Amino acid sequence: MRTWNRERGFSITPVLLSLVLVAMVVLTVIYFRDPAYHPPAPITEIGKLVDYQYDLTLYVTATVFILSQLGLAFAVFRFRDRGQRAHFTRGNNTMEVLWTSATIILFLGLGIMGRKAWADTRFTAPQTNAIQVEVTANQFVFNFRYPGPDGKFGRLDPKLISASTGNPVGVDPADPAGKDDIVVPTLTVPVDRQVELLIRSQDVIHNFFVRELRLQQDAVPGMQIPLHFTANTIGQYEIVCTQLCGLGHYRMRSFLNVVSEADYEKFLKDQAAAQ
Ligand SMILES: [Cu+2]
Repeated sequence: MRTWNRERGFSITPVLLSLVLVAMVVLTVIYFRDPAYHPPAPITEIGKLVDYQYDLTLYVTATVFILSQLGLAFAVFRFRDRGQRAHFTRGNNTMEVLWTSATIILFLGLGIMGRKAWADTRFTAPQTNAIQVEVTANQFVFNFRYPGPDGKFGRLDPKLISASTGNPVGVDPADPAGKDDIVVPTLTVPVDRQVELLIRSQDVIHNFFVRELRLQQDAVPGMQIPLHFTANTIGQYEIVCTQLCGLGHYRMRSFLNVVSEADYEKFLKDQAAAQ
């Protein structure tokens, strides 16, 4: 009495499905290993920690992904309909507890291991000789303000913001501390010196992101968010806004120039003369 045989599907379906699963795993591994999709080399010590943590997370999750997908392919193939009677199961509490705890331990463990790479740029105080640069984002440009020779930023007044008259951040001319402030559209910093950024926004939420620094920080209206880094490689790197901040978001970018100490001094002198 094998009347239910007529209900059987094509045996080719589970075979094909398991093959597709295996192919998907192989393609995913090939794409992830392709250097074209890897980030450029980091230019900070913290960047190396971030990369280490990223790789570790990727290896752990890749192992789980590969094993679970291959396991699924095996189950689809092995338990395909061959006319046998299917059994109902209510699950296995021991297994449920096991894989839920394993996931918790894995994710909490990775989070705890990665805390140093994240917290070092945010929760540790900057060095006393760190160079301070104020970063002001608005739709759709970045402006960078240096305090000038007096080392003090002048007072800002939102009413004085006027990009067309050369005062994009609204420096108050009545404040003597602001007289020597330098405001430029690109960020220039000396190599191997710590820089503390003070990140602000004039309108909506923007973001300051430099791949090579492995730093990404939102610029939030009403807040001044500090972030410090020490770049160890001379070069030019792209700064991009990674928050969808409006119609001109796609062109909101600037450059980070990491230069020698002598070139940095020259930059400051040239800018001071130009302002
Ligand atoms: Cu933006």
